[in-house]
Amino acid sequence: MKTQNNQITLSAFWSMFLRLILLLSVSLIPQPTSNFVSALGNETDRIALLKFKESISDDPNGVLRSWNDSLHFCNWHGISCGKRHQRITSLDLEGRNLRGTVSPYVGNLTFLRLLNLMNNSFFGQIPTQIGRLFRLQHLILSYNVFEGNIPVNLSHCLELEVMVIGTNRLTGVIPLELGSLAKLELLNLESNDLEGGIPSSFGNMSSLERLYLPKNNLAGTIPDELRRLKRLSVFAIGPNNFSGTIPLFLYNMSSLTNISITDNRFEGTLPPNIGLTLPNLQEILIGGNEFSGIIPESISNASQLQLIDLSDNNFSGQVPGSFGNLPDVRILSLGSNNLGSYAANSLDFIASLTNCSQLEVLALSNNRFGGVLPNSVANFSTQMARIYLGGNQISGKIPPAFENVINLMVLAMEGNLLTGSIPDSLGKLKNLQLLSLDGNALSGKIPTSIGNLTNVFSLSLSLNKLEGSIPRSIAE
Ligand SMILES: *[C@@H]1O[C@H](CO)[C@@H](O)[C@H](O)[C@H]1NC(C)=O
Ligand SMILES: *[C@@H]1O[C@H](CO)[C@@H](O)[C@H](O)[C@H]1NC(C)=O
Ligand SMILES: *[C@@H]1O[C@H](CO)[C@@H](O)[C@H](O)[C@H]1NC(C)=O
Ligand SMILES: *[C@@H]1O[C@H](CO)[C@@H](O)[C@H](O)[C@H]1NC(C)=O
Ligand SMILES: *[C@@H]1O[C@H](CO)[C@@H](O)[C@H](O)[C@H]1NC(C)=O
Ligand SMILES: *[C@@H]1O[C@H](CO)[C@@H](O)[C@H](O)[C@H]1NC(C)=O
Ligand SMILES: *[C@@H]1O[C@H](CO)[C@@H](O)[C@H](O)[C@H]1NC(C)=O
Ligand SMILES: *[C@@H]1O[C@H](CO)[C@@H](O)[C@H](O)[C@H]1NC(C)=O
Ligand SMILES: *[C@@H]1O[C@H](CO)[C@@H](O)[C@H](O)[C@H]1NC(C)=O
Ligand SMILES: *[C@@H]1O[C@H](CO)[C@@H](O)[C@H](O)[C@H]1NC(C)=O
Ligand SMILES: *[C@@H]1O[C@H](CO)[C@@H](O)[C@H](O)[C@H]1NC(C)=O
Ligand SMILES: *[C@H]1O[C@@H](CO)[C@H](O)[C@@H](O)[C@@H]1NC(C)=O
Repeated sequence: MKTQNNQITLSAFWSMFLRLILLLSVSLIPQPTSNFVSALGNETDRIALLKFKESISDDPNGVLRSWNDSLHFCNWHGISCGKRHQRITSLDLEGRNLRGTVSPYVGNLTFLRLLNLMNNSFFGQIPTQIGRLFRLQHLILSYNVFEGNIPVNLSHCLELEVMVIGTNRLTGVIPLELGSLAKLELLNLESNDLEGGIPSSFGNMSSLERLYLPKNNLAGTIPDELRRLKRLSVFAIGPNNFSGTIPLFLYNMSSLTNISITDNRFEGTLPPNIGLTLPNLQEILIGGNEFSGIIPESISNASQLQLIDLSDNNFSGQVPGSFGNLPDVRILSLGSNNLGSYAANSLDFIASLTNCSQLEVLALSNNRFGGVLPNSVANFSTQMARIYLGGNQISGKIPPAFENVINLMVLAMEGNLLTGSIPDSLGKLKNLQLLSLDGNALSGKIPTSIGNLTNVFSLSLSLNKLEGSIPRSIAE
């Protein structure tokens, strides 16, 4: 038995040995391409990367030094491959200080799902060949100096979910063909030199959730076709040169969380039920347009609002007291409108704002507010940092209770009808950096406590009936 066992073991050993020899000899024979691929990877991918490297003229951090044949390209810096095929699925060189053009060979990386070259100094055109990357899901080229048009062929990348090519120098119109990107969720073209309008074909981007087009030269009206974007949550198109009225469907799109159309030439009124039809709003930035009419009370039914900018428009009437129902509001900017009608009760809404425990900025300057400031300013949020009330007809005394708004950095009340003396207590606002009270009817001595405001860099008290001088401690 024993001998037999040994013989079996021995023959098993010999067969293993022979197989090993065979394997070794096979691996010494010149390899056909398919085996070469497993050693160096797909030759097309490797060549494309080497061409990509060739068109980069400056790599101060040497991030592409690893792109050499001592390593499989799947291990090169910024490259990821699929496990099964060893084909490149991701080329990510964000923020690597690279300067150069993008080689058209990039279009041969047909397994690519992510291309991220954000925040480098790539210049020249975005290669049309990217349109061949039919598996591409994320295209991120923002913060470079790409110029020329947006390649129409990008519309062939039907798997695209994210296209971020903002902050470049792209010109021309937005290709209407992009409308065929049915899976696109995020499109960011901001801060370029694009002209023309929003293509009506964008109504076909049925997955679109976030659209950013600010800081271009775009014009025209908002196309009605956008009503089909049922998932849109961020609509950011200002500053630009858009005009016309906001189509009613947009006020009816309950998916919207952030609207930013600042600095365009939109006109019209806000619908009375805006806060009911847009219940999920967090941000409504419509300043710098030509809106008119009243501010609808219902705006405060959008209870998640944090940022409200209605400034530089032509809104009129009373400011609704309902703003106080917004627990999260941080910025309320209503400056440069026609609000208030100089009525004595025009500042009544201020009392309600003391419920807004997150309020940091209250901007009401250059309107038609009249009457006196209520003492309830004492109950403003301790977050409150900036209060702008200049250019109205606010009368009466400066409430000494401002001293309780302990984190105040800016208190601007110039150009009103304030009387009485400057309260001593203002000297307790240690963080105050700007205090402007010029152009009122203030009288009496400038309190010495003002000398304690050592962080103040702007103090304007002129054009009043004040006596004394600005304390030396802050005069220079
Ligand atoms: C390498 O990739 C190219 C492009 O996808 C393909 O045509 C070619 O067949 C691949 N080569 C091998 C050996 O897999
Ligand atoms: C090739 O890449 C390896 C790995 O990063 C690196 O150590 C080596 O210095 C590179 N060779 C050259 C010639 O740059
Ligand atoms: C770009 O990268 C630099 C470092 O290279 C970094 O300081 C800067 O914040 C980045 N900018 C953006 C917009 O990501
Ligand atoms: C761009 O797309 C067109 C078809 O619309 C095609 O004929 C052309 O070859 C594509 N260009 C590149 C560089 O892939
Ligand atoms: C939107 O897509 C449909 C097909 O789904 C197409 O017939 C239509 O032309 C497209 N609309 C625009 C404006 O491109
Ligand atoms: C905006 O468009 C109007 C015409 O509709 C034009 O007169 C004006 O120059 C444009 N403004 C800018 C900044 O492009
Ligand atoms: C607003 O939505 C309601 C219900 O979803 C619909 O009945 C109404 O027609 C819409 N109005 C506009 C102007 O889109
Ligand atoms: C929407 O607005 C809110 C409030 O300002 C902000 O915190 C949030 O980041 C914005 N969302 C997007 C996607 O920009
Ligand atoms: C809207 O808010 C007001 C208070 O400002 C409240 O009385 C009213 O019930 C709210 N409406 C809805 C539908 O929530
Ligand atoms: C602003 O609104 C007032 C009415 O409140 C109107 O008389 C005036 O013409 C409007 N101005 C502009 C520039 O629209
Ligand atoms: C200035 O502040 C000091 C301590 O911070 C305090 O003792 C003094 O009374 C203050 N002066 C005035 C005039 O308020
Ligand atoms: C793919 O890229 C083009 C340039 O866009 C080249 O002309 C081709 O030769 C290249 N093809 C391969 C297989 O590398």
